[in-house]
Amino acid sequence: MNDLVTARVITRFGADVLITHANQTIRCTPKRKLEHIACGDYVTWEENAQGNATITTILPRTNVLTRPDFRGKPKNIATNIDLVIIVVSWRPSPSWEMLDRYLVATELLPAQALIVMNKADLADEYASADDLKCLAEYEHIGYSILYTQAKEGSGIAALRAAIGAKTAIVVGQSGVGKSSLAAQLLPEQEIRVGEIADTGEGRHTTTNAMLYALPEHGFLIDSPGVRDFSLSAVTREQLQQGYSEFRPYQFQCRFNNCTHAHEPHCAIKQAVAAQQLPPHRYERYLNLLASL
Ligand SMILES: Nc1nc2c(ncn2[C@@H]2O[C@H](COP(=O)(O)OP(=O)(O)OP(=O)(O)O)[C@@H](O)[C@H]2O)c(=O)[nH]1
Ligand SMILES: [Mg+2]
Ligand SMILES: [Zn+2]
Repeated sequence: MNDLVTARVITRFGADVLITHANQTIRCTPKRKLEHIACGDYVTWEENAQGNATITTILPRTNVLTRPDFRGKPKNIATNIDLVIIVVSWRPSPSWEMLDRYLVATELLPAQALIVMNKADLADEYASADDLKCLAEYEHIGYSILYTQAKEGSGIAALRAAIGAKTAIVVGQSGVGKSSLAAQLLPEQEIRVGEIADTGEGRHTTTNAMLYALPEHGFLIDSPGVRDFSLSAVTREQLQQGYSEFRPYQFQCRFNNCTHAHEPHCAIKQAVAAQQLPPHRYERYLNLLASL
């Protein structure tokens, strides 16, 4: 029997799990009570006499990114994430509501957020003036936006630099180019990329979250594209925490339980009226608030 050693979960593989340890990929069977093991977990494992390996424990997680399954129960996507790279493109066209929900989820993890506008080559053809305004709002409130063309490989050096030694996950709609970006960052790996339909919709090419060790340092998790991303059971307070641009106005509303919707003397509404806070983001906040 070997000593206990730590490794990191690459992906689930049926009932088994692939882990990476000292540049090797090892297939393991988790102990039955560890069924909720997820991509990104740090684990201890041991090799058995028969040549197979068992995962014995999951080390404490710094965070877990989840999404509700079809019953609304939170399902783990990946764990121990430092940076959430939310990928959007001009085709499929961006859903700003979805981007907002991803940003809220990222703020609540907590983790750093990076917006990547991929397929920059399609902007002239597909980006509307309104879309460009919506995109600019994110920069105004302090989010970083990186412009890439995964097909050409442009913007990749900046993306690699932004990841550094972190554990990053690419998330977003199907077909925006998450796996294409992963393939550029990991030229040695065979990563499957899919076509988009004539309607612009992606085809759900990636089916499982998969962790890759980046050549120099850091980890990248490629995740399956979604049609929609909804938040797993958040409270109103959590939703407000998820809006980073609201923070400077905290405690300035008349009512300390202000929803920033209809109350008088609301610092957020005043800031929107004074053009200190971006209007499209605020309108979508009201929609998201109403949907809780
Ligand atoms: N025009 C253009 N097409 C791109 C660019 N990057 C990726 N694509 C194309 O977009 C399509 C979808 O790319 P994928 O990388 O499979 O997208 P994905 O986000 O991983 O999709 P899912 O795995 O379904 O979530 C492919 O046909 C890519 O070639 C780009 O910069 N410009
Ligand atoms: Mg993919
Ligand atoms: Zn308020």
